[in-house]
Amino acid sequence: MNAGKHILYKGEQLSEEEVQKRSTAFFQFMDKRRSVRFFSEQPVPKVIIENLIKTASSAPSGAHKQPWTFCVISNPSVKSEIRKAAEKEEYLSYNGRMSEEWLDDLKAIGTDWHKPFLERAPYLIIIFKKAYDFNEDGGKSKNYYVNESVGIAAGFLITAIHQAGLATLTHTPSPMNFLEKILNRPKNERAFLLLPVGYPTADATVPDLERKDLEEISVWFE
Ligand code: IYR
Repeated sequence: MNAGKHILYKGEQLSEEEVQKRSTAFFQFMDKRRSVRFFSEQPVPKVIIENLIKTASSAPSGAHKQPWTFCVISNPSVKSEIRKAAEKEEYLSYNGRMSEEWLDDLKAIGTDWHKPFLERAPYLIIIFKKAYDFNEDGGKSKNYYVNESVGIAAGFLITAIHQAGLATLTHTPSPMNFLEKILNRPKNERAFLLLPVGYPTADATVPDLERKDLEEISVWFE
C-alpha cells in the first residue's frame, strides 16, 4: 500500500463494564436533546462557539477534505437581514409551495413562517458545503461525499451544542441561496443548514413527541 505517514492511535482501553456504563449514560443524555425555538438573549462567549465549530470540524470527511465553511453571525443587522429574507421564502413556502400533506405533517411541530429566533438567538451558525475547493494556483480540486461529510459535521455540531448546555434547531429555509448572497460566499459554496445557537428561555416549550422504539429502527442479523 502506498500510504502516507501513519501515527499510533491513542484510543482508550476501557473495561466492558465501563463501556456499557458510558454508552447508557450518553444515550440518556442525548435523548434529552430537543430542537428548541425559544432563545434567551443571554450572551454566549465567543470562545464557546469556537470550541463548538472545532468539534464539528473534527468529523470524518471524504478523503479528509473537510468540505465545509461555518459562517458565524452575531451582528444584529446581518441577523435581521437573514430573518427578513428567510421569512420571505418561508411565507411563500407555507402559503403555496408546501403540499397539504407536508403542512399536515408539520401541525404537531407547530411551525409557521415567522422566524423570530433568527434575531433572538445570540449566534447563527450557517454551514456551507463546498462542492469543490480551489488549490494554490486557483485550479479546482475535488471533494468527495460532500453531503455525507457535511451532514456528519452538522451532527457533531448539534451534539456539541447540546453537550455544552446550549440549544439549537436545524432551520432549512427553502430555497436557501439568499444566504450565499447575504454572506458573500464564493461560488463553490452552497448553504447546507442554519443553526441558531444560544441558551433556551426558562419557559421554552417543545412539541410532545415520542421517538421510535429500537425494534422499529433496527434489523439485526445475528
Ligand atoms: N423549513 C420550514 C418548514 C419545516 C420543514 C420541516 I420537514 C420541519 O421539520 C420543520 C419546518 C421551517 O423551518 O419552518
